[in-house]
Amino acid sequence: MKFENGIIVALDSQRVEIVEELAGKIDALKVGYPLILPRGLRIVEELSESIPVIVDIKIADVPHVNSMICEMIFRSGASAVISHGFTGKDSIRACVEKASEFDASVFIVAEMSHPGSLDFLSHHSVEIARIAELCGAEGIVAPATRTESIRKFRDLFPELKIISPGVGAQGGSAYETILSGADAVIIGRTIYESEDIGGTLESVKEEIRRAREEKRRLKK
Ligand code: BMP
Repeated sequence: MKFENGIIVALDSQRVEIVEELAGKIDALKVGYPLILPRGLRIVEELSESIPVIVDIKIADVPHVNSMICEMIFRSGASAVISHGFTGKDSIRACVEKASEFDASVFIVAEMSHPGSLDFLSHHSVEIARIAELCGAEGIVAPATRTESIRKFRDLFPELKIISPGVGAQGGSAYETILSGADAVIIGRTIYESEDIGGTLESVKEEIRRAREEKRRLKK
């Protein structure tokens, strides 16, 4: 997946009409249970016609079932899926192998953005990212609410793409997230609940532009 402007919008709302305003201005839409449960994968088919779609149902099953789930998702036109990684190498590989048949991508959840991630998942996040890399996943999901984790993943796994939720409503900043090494931020409520979607998008883009500029300056 290409991350040009560095913004993925999580459309966890029924306000599907906003996609018209987003198309061409963001890298991808992330669509999950809130849209797929009521509307089915047909919504992925429809949206994929105008914008790359990442299906986020955090797949977490045994390999043969992961493979079936991915087949259905990629047949609907999705460009990528998000899968859990705690299920282990064979389950991740099943997703990656299916993705390769469709020229699509897999992102593995390494660490989550909410406080509950610290109970269990965060203690294993580096091992999860390591097996994600080993199995050929394109990237990982890492928390914008803990930019120190993003820095750690960026240092340890320079080849993995990092996409980061938790910007805005959960307290993370787009500027710090990109500066720490994420390739794209994932933003939901801050965009889809905004009264001025265009204006909000522009201000996030401006933060990302400043962070990329600062990164270039630091590299010199
Ligand atoms: P919001 O910007 O409204 O907080 O939404 C964040 C989005 O990112 C939601 O779709 C959520 O499912 C997802 N997400 C997250 O918040 N934290 C994670 O660790 C992983 C996620 O996929």
